[in-house]
Amino acid sequence: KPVLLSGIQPSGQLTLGNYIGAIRNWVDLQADYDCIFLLVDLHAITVRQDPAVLRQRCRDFLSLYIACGIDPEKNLLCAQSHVAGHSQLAWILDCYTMVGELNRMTQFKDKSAKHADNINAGLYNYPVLMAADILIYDTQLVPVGNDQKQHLELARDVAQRFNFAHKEEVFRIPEPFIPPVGARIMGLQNPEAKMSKSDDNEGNGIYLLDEPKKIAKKIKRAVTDSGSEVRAADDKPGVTNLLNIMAAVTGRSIEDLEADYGDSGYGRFKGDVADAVVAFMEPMQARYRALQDDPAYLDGILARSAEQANARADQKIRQVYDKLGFLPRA
Ligand code: AQP
Repeated sequence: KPVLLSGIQPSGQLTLGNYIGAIRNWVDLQADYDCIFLLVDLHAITVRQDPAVLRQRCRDFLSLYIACGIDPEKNLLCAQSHVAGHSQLAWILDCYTMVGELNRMTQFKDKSAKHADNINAGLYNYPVLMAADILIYDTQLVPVGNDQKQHLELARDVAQRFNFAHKEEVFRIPEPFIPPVGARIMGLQNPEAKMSKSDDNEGNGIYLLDEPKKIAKKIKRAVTDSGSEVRAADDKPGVTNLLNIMAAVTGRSIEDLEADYGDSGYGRFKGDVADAVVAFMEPMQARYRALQDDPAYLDGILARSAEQANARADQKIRQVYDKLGFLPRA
């Protein structure tokens, strides 16, 4: 099976946007690909994190992945920090990445503006660590949203540069994978910008661990547009977003929903969107809670995944070190 790798930074609580844009697709992909889903904790510390919060969040992510339908027996569910090879390879790749390339990364510019008090070298090197995550497993496919396209391009360039320098295909060149379904979910209060887990405005996002009552309240308070017609259109970003959300959690098409709600006014529509989201969340959250009661089970998954991932990563590190002319390790 082709290797597919994806990860989410534990830099905030997972949102419904993360589910619809990423996790839901992973659930479908696990049958056809050798999947590695990373909790990218090393990436998360490019922004200051509270250690206790980070630890709990990583546990939450793992439980939520499983609660959403990721099978821990079929996939590797790994903490990035549990596999030493990621950091080891990142250093090597640093030496094959040009400063000029990193200077062009738009995410670095955006994040430096957002975290002006902590523009650390990790933030700058973020794409190199991401390249290491990908290349260390001979990953073929990387599901990428728009924000990560430039980083994947860099990973490809660095891999090609290394291969060329050492006259061998040490690294497989990864391809971007555009999932067949993946509406971009926007903020409830500001539907012009995406719903994101590190948003300071609580009411803008639906978090996978929000209580049902809170979810309903947030949806009822969501910004809608002028007029009263329930229809997906460029001049109706708020309503379009709610339609996308409802379509994703119910499996119904936008056309079908428009036909059903077109003239019924925003009130009934929002009430039904809230019910649909809650109906999706409740069983998922029940599975999450059951997993929280079994920490040994979660630790077992992490340990098993880390063991397998380390074995694969270590093989690649040995190959790379050999190519570089480092003395062989016993
Ligand atoms: N709103 C969204 N709609 C659809 N897909 C989304 N994804 C994220 N937000 C949406 C997908 O989730 C995966 C992880 O992306 P991310 O880590 O960039 O998530 P984020 O919530 O957008 O994170 P932030 O707030 O930008 O914070 P940082 O960068 O600090 O973690 C990706 O597959 C993404 O497409």
